[in-house]
Order: sequence, then structure tokens, then C-alpha cells
Amino acid sequence: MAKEKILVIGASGQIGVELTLALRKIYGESQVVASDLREENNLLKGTGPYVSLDVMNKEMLHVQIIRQNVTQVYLLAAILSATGEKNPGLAWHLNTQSLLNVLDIAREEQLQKVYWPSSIAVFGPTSPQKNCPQQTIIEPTTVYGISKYAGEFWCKYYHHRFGVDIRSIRYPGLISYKSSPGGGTTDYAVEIFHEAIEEKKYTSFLNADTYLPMMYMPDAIRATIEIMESDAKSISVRTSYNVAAISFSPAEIAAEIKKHIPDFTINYKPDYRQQIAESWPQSIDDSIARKDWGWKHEYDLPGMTTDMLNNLQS
Ligand code: NAD
Ligand code: AKB
Repeated sequence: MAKEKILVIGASGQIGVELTLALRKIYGESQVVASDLREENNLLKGTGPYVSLDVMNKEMLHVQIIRQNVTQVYLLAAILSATGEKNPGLAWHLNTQSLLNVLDIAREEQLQKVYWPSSIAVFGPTSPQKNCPQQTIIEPTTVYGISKYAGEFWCKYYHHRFGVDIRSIRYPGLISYKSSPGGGTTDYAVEIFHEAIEEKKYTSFLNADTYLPMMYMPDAIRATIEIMESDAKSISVRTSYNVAAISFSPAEIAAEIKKHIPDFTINYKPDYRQQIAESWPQSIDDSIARKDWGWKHEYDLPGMTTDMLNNLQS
């Protein structure tokens, strides 16, 4: 069997950096090509091949996939919820056209597998707020959520119609220390750690009691690799899987940080992102991912907080 050759698109972003490094550990440095519109992230430098690539340029993308003998694509390029509301047309265009470009090429070149993430942003104010199930009322109110929901059905369509083996996870808000988040509503949960260490205070753009589903990056990377390595027969959801780990509010994470930094203080100045956060569920039911491919999170709020602070402080 030919060796896998992986192309990561959007590799300099919050997930891309850590996912590329994790994939290189598994498949070998030269087998994982990192690509992005922006410059190579410093953490990736010297760890494997990098190409500058605009996913919207389908011809160039196709050339790269053929030239590099790519067998799997991880598509991470997107505009996230908060930035999307500032330029809805651009967010829709990038988030949907990038996926269609990759799906078309995957069909034509018969790529072995494709990964594309969706988000809890597909859910809207009419979805259940607690333990939001896989299948429920889904009426997103952000352009980001609309683009992700449409994308999920393109994935299902290309799978059923053309046999493209595309797999997807609805990530919650992701918390990481290696690379910075890129314009989401859940970004406060990363910023708070940096400010706690540097300033010992933080002004949250979400209200104290705004609960959102979240996950620590090591769990998210493991979920991504586990779903991609699962037997195709175990993947019953070809739109995108709910996955969950922790749910907390700004007040709760601040209290957890305070256990490590006793003079840390938080205040609240909600902005336009409050409305986005309120449109999303507070917690997610991921029982189907747990049953189908054995998903299980490891980090809870205290474990994640300790690890974030230790890593940022060192
Ligand atoms: P990010 O904004 O940090 O990274 C996206 C990367 O894509 C950036 O490096 C950007 O330069 C690149 N990019 C943008 N336009 C491009 C183009 N035309 N061609 C090539 N590259 C381009 O985002 P992220 O947080 O790493 O998210 C990755 C994926 O995961 C996205 O689909 C996002 O919707 C999804 N997701 C992320 C989270 C989260 O909390 N980070 C949660 C749910 C879903
Ligand atoms: C965002 O806040 O936009 C992302 C997401 C949950 O998709 N972190």
C-alpha cells in the first residue's frame, strides 16, 4: 500500500500548528506538507515541508495535490464566528468555496481521506441549550454557523454521491497555549490565561455566567486523529459529529485560575460576541461519537487550567 502523504491547509492557524506537528510525529516529517496563505508559523519551521497556498485558487491547489502525491487533505482554512460577522460575504465565500474546491479535487484524484471541521456554531437559539443532541433543530444565526451547516451537507453529499471519504467533527471552543486563536467567540478562554499571567487581571467580552462548550487542544488533536484513523464502517455520521469535553463560564474559569494566581481579578464588558455566545448551546451530547469511534475526552477544567498555566509560565 502506498504511504500516506498529507496536505494540511491552514497549517499556521490555532489548530493547524498542533495538528501538523502531531501528524508529523505519526506519519514522518516529510510525509506531512504544511500550507497556508500566511507565513509559516515559527513552531513549524524546520519540522517538515511548507508551501504557500491559497485554497481559493483551485488550479494551484490541484497542482500541489498532484505534484506532492497527496493522499489525504486536512482543510482548516476558515473565517471564524466573530471575524465572520465583520465581513459576512467573505466568510461565506471562503468557508464554502474552500470546501468545494477540496471536495472536487478529492473526487477527481480519488484521495483516500479528507478532514474538514465543523463547529458547535451550527446550532442556534432554537436548539436545546443543555446536552444539545447530534440531530435536533439547527437554525444558526451567524454567517459562520450557516457556512458550517451548509458545509456539513456538502460533505454528506460528496460522500454518498461520489464516495469521498470525508470525516468531520463539530469542535467546541478550543483552548491552547502553542498558537493563538483566530477570531472566534470562544477566544476569551485563551486570552484570559495570557492576561492572568502578564497582568493579573482580565476584562471578559462575555458575561460572567455565559456557559459554552470547550475543549483543551490535546483532546481536540486526539479526536481529529482518532476519527481519521477509524475504520470507515464505524463512521455513521457523514455530516459532522458532536464532540464534547468541558462546559464552563467566564466566572468559573476565573475561579479556577485564581486557585493558582490568588490576586487574579476579572471584570466583564460584554460586546457583540455576547449575542453570538448566547445563540450557541451551553453543553453538547456527544454520545454518538463515543459509541461509533470510541471518543473520550481526558481534560477537565482543573486539569486543563493547570496544564495551560504550567506551559505558559515556562
Ligand atoms: P485559524 O483562524 O487560527 O486558522 C485558519 C488558518 O487558515 C489561518 O492560518 C489562515 O491564514 C488560513 N487561511 C485563511 N484563508 C486561507 C486561504 N485562502 N488559503 C489558505 N489558508 C488560509 O482557525 P483555527 O482555529 O485553527 O480553525 C481551523 C478550523 O477549525 C476552521 O475550520 C474552524 O472553523 C474550525 N473550528 C475551530 C475552533 C476553534 O476553537 N479554534 C472551533 C470550532 C471549529
Ligand atoms: C468560534 O468561537 O468561532 C470558534 C468555534 C466554536 O467555532 N471557536
